[in-house]
Amino acid sequence: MAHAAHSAALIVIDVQNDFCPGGALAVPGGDDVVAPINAMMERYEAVVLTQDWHPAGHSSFASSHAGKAPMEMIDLPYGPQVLWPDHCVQNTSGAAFHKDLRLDGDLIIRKGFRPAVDSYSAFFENDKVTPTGLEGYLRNRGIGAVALVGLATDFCVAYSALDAARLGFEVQVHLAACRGIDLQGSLANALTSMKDAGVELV
Ligand code: VGL
Ligand code: ZN
Repeated sequence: MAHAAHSAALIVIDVQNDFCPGGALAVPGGDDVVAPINAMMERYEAVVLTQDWHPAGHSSFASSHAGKAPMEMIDLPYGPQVLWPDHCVQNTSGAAFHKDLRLDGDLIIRKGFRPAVDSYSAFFENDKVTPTGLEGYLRNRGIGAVALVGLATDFCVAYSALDAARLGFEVQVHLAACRGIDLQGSLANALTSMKDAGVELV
């Protein structure tokens, strides 16, 4: 049986309108993950949802940088950053969870709310040092294993999985309940990095 040794949490990454078809940063098939994720929620001791939650004018938005277009790269003080279309702006319908996603989980953790720093991972912002608090929450509840699902496989799901593995959690990514963006090979790279880090791809 999976995760027999540890109490396990399901971490549902960014199943928000802007990452679903019709949204500002739509992931192909993004809404396909909703039904399998809802069904998985029963099987875990804890369910955590993350919510990408940017202020208007966020530094990860191409529109915040003169002459830059979405999907171009930029160097920010903490390192290289992909520039995105404006998405998941706080209190907009794009930032809301998909209407069919079950919201009876235990914790909603918001990320990406600091104007100058993006946050793909549910554990650390993109500067790799600023914690979101999720590690402490999970350890405090005695959780040693996490299963990750949601959007996007090659960004927020992969960064979360790699951080969780580095922090010593037992990590699974359930690919049937994830969808990717796939920018210039990012999906294949993410799958390789996760495997190399000891993440179990289910
Ligand atoms: C995400 C790009 C920008 C994600 C969030 O949820 O994977 N990707 N913000
Ligand atoms: Zn974002």
